[in-house]
Amino acid sequence: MQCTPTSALIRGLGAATVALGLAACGGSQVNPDTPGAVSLTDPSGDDNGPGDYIYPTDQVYKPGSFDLRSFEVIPKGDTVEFRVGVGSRIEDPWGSKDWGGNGFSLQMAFIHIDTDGVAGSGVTAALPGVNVRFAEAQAWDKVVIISPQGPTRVNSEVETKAADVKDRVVVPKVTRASGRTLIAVVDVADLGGAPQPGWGYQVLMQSNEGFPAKTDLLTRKVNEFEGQHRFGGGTDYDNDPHVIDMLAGRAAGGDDEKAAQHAALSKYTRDANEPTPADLAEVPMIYPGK
Ligand SMILES: [Ca+2]
Ligand SMILES: [Ca+2]
Ligand SMILES: [Ca+2]
Repeated sequence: MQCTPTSALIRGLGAATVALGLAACGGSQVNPDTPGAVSLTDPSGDDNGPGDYIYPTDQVYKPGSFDLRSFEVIPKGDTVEFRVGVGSRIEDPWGSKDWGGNGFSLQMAFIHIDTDGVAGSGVTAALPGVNVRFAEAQAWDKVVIISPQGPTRVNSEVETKAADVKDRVVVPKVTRASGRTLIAVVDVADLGGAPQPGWGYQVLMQSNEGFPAKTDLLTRKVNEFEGQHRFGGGTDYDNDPHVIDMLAGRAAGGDDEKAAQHAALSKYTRDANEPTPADLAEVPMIYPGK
């Protein structure tokens, strides 16, 4: 089987064939028929941050729940659909309808986007609570929040915890889950324009925390030891990346991509109890169209 499906195959057999080909080969491929469309895969089994993070012990955190497997950007006229696939069926154990939520409970993803590709333009600090940063040359311009929390709650968190970047935060008009996929629909206008082939992306996998610390934007903490609702394998401070999985490299695939993720997320200052930005791990922006 070829690792790069031909466009004839894409047109002849449909998107499912493309996805199948990508899943078998790993890495990335942009559908050549839609400018700005993105379809990336991520390996299974790297839902452990720098390599040794452990899920919380409560049984709702089923294996694979935070294992990023796929990421798609699908332009559709005046809107854009973002799809984030994970490694287990997405459930709603905490009854999100009771708190104005979106039909799921556990997962959350921050999709940081570099829309201008200009060094120094944008923001290098990730959203509060994930404890990572971006390189100056890959600063992000927009971030899409896929959260099970309703828009009122998300907007209020952004207002109090990320006010300095709130104009760059995009809360989707629709957020839902289907099978193993989180789906968010965003207005093109909110992104500052339709997705372009040169845009860069980084999907940070997190877990929705309804009772976050006052500096954390709905993120669940990683501590030294796992607990009922805490990830383990990090530190009890906010120097370790609170990132369970992420994109690590275009077309690297399999073990190479895992190694790249583990290396990037391991580079933080473990003994910095009050970390400065330089103490935090730097995560890469991925440019599928370049
Ligand atoms: Ca993964
Ligand atoms: Ca921590
Ligand atoms: Ca990964």
